[in-house]
Amino acid sequence: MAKRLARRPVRRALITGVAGQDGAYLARLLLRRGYEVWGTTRLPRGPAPWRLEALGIAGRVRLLPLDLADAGRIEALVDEVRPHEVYNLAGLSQVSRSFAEPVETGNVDALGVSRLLEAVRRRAPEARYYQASSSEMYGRAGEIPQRESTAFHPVSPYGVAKLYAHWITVTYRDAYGLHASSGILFNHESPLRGPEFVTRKITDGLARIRLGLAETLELGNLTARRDWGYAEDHVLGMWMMLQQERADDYVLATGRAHSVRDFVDLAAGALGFDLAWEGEGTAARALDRRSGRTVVQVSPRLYRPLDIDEVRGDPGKARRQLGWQAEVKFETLVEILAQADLRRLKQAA
Ligand code: GDR
Repeated sequence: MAKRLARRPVRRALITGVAGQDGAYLARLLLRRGYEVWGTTRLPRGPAPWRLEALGIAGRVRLLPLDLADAGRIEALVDEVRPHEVYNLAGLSQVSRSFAEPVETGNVDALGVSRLLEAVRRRAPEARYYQASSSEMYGRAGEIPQRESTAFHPVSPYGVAKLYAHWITVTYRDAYGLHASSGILFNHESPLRGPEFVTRKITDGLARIRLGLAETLELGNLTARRDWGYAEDHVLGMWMMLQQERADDYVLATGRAHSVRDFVDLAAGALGFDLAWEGEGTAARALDRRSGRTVVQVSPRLYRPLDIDEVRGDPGKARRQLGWQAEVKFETLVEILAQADLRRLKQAA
């Protein structure tokens, strides 16, 4: 007699902001694990999001329109998907832009989270919920490295909005028993990162100079230090949080920090430059010893009204409780981004 194969019920995941770097990697991870993946974007019509195309999963993610600033649609959307897991990755993610658009940032990154959590509480209270919190919430925190117990002191409209979102997530967990976790993620990069962030701006810019497509790269504060990890590592940590029996908050970080200038030096080396630095602060610039040309220049207009000197996380709790750790080291990360940009620009030429 033929044995009937025991079928595991399909798990449905809802990812808000699926067109972003993390959304795309997370969608691929969940598809590989057999999930049915629904993803929201603010602009669902037109061609499939380029990151989903790049990962070869464009046809496999069910796209839905959602603007977290719009309260009306969210409950209907949660009703339609009936998710087992919700990953809230939507929002404005550029710190510098949040100074120019503080109200929109608060509406989406802070109040939008209340709208979504309220819909989950009312329509899918059994679902597990992930909130994309950020190391920007620490701002000028009093200790380095920063861990889950470190007091927050955000210094940007983005950081303030994210802090609201973090605490409302904790509040829904405590008040209503939602399985809601907050991942406090430090910077995480990849070839899918937008060029508005400093890592891709550097590798894209230097690769262009290498190929004769640009003259110089303009940057802001070179002394800022960040804990840069690889996005695919961090996205795995998000999923791991939701597989825990109990919801909780976790820092995901590498535990190492480097300056923007360190990043420039390594990327330049990977792309065949030999940099010599001159001057300090806004007068700093880097010449390529081989060509004698100025390759990097500092522009005061790229400085932020307030910036964080050093962000470095302690991933100890995630290592102990989730078994998570950042696999890709800084040097490898820079190499991955530099080579990906060089390849992409050569193909486009
Ligand atoms: P960040 O990332 O603000 O840390 O937030 P970003 O790459 O924008 O900046 C890192 C540091 O580099 C300095 N910098 C510049 N930054 C940009 N974007 N462009 C420049 O030309 C430049 N020159 C110097 C910045 O001043 C800053 O100190 C990222 C985002 O992904 C957030 O959404 C996320 O929450 C945090 O990481 C963790």
